[in-house]
Amino acid sequence: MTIPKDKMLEMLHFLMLSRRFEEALTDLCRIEGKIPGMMILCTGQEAVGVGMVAALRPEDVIITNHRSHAHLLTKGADPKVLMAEIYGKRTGCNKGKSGTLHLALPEIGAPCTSTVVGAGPPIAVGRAFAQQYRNEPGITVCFVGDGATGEGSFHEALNLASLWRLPVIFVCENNRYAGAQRQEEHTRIENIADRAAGYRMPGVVVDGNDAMSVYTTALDARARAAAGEGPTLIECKTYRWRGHGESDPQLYQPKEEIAAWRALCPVARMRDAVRARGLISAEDLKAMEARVETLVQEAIRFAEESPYPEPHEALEDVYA
Ligand SMILES: Cc1ncc(C[n+]2csc(CCOP(=O)(O)OP(=O)(O)O)c2C)c(N)n1
Repeated sequence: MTIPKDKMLEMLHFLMLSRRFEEALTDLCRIEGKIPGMMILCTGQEAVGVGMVAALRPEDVIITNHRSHAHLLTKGADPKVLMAEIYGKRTGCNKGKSGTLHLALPEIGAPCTSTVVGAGPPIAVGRAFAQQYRNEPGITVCFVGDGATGEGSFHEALNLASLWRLPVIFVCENNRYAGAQRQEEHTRIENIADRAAGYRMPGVVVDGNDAMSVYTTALDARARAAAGEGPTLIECKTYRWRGHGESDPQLYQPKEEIAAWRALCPVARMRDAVRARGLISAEDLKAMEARVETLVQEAIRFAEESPYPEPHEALEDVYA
């Protein structure tokens, strides 16, 4: 399938934006007192989120986890409100209450992210059930890590989704590690996609560093879900360049392994593909890079200049 020029350029934009947004965070989270809480990044695996979400429509919903920046930016999150939230500022999408790990942007179809490993799949099943029951046009996409696929909740969710032919896509972002555990330390199977067979749904393995492959695979799975044919499990093979979080010294990740995967950079790959197809001039590429840089710098400035919430706001919008 030939991906239209606009879609190729859109994906390149979001790959570059996700990368620069997180490069900025990599530096900012090292400045004492700047950003509260843990910093978890998807650097190196951006093509999964970008390729998947680029295949979705505005009415589609994503349920994602602790590594969500590329997913949310591509779904349409304003980098300013995202950055302000990560800073814990009142102007953030959750008024400074969520920080980076529990971001929620229902207005763009991202009702919640959860850092509780395996929490997303049952929520996605509930959301997809609502879409089916109410005859809504959208579908749901659920992002999980490889480690999450060992949780019971993942298996229960796949079983029900298949049984009820729900409009949902489960995306396993297999970055080879779950915390400090390598894949072979938490499962004996090589392809997480094989788990789909146990629930009689298609299980597809895709090169998760190639946004174009992710995108075309996502389009097929979306069409299947929207046609009432049920869920798909897509395993995207990728790698996280950074540690589990930014305070992780990565002692368990061999240096040569990191170097080998850095050479497969998903952003450079898309840039090369776009150039090789003659879809962008050197000048326009520079302009795109400049636009991305402006967005990131504006987001930082907005976050820096925004106020923190007042103490009494801590109990607002809290339901118990
Ligand atoms: C139920 C639960 N168990 C453990 C944790 C601690 N924890 C947070 S992320 C993580 C690793 C998850 O690995 P994976 O699902 O592969 O996602 P990745 O971090 O690689 O993207 C763990 C163990 C948690 N947040 N929730």
